[in-house]
Amino acid sequence: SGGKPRVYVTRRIPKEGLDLLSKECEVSIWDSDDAVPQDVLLKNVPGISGLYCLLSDRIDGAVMDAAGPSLKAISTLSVGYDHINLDECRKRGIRIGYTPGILTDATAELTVGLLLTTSRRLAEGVTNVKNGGWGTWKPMWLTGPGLLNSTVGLVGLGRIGMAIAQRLKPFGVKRFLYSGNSKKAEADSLPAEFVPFETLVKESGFVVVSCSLNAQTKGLFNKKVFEMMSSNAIFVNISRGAVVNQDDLHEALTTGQIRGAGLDVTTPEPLPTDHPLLKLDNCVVFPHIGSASEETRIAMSILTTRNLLAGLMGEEMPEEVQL
Ligand code: 8YV
Repeated sequence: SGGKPRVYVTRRIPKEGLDLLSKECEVSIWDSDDAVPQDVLLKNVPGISGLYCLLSDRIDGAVMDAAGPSLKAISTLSVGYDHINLDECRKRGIRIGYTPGILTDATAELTVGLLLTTSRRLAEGVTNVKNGGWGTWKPMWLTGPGLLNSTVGLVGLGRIGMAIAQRLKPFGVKRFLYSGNSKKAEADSLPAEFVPFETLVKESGFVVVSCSLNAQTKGLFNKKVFEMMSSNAIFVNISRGAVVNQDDLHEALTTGQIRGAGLDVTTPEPLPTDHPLLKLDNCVVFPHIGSASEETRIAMSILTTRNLLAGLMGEEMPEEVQL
């Protein structure tokens, strides 16, 4: 047509991001709150120049082949990009935009909420008030470990891990530990000690996972690791469900290897309502709402558009994955 570049959007997105995109591009959208079926995605991408996607989409070589050589840029409404096949992008020279930074504060805030919900048993408390379980005064009822004088272990001290630690510090945490590929200069400001992963899981009363999902971290939390943890430990995961072997976590929670778990991410998502983890009082599951502050989701939708537009113009993206 020689006109505006064609883009496909895989979900209903905030108006702010969509309006900005529609000014510059010819937009087709899967205008639904449900994920686009893979066959529908494949049918809609031929000839597009840009793809605006979400983490629940699977953007693999088949999608890129279906789009054809016109596809220049993929932009995801997320900081995580484990749903996009990077090798296939690299081979085809397709650039990828993502949304780091702007969701850090919202995600760290939610993590504090999830941690406290799990350790101080907030959801159990609300349920008990509603269902008549609030009986006579029992001093140790609904008690759990507090943050004061605790050791918090951060698996992945990136942007989000740092923001979580900064928020937890005023609660009186005694020691911060972190593990990962490398020592981080910014850790000294907490301070946080760089320790081997094994040391972290053994010594932490709170283990908080905010690393990215990759070949190294897939299934990282398994039976062996949960066995090393303290029986009083609270496990919190806000990264990706696949970092955890959920069967092993279920066993750890039912046999008392660990005290409790708070998960904002699971495999699959949504987690089926009959999933064994949902039967446990000491497991809190949130529906992947880490970045879900209103302002943040709107800002993410705009940044995702800006990344895509820059990619289509052959300009540097505001936030681009280094391939
Ligand atoms: C999602 C997330 O982006 O950014 C990520 O990697 O996991 C979330 O912020 C959000 O659920 C919208 O898709």
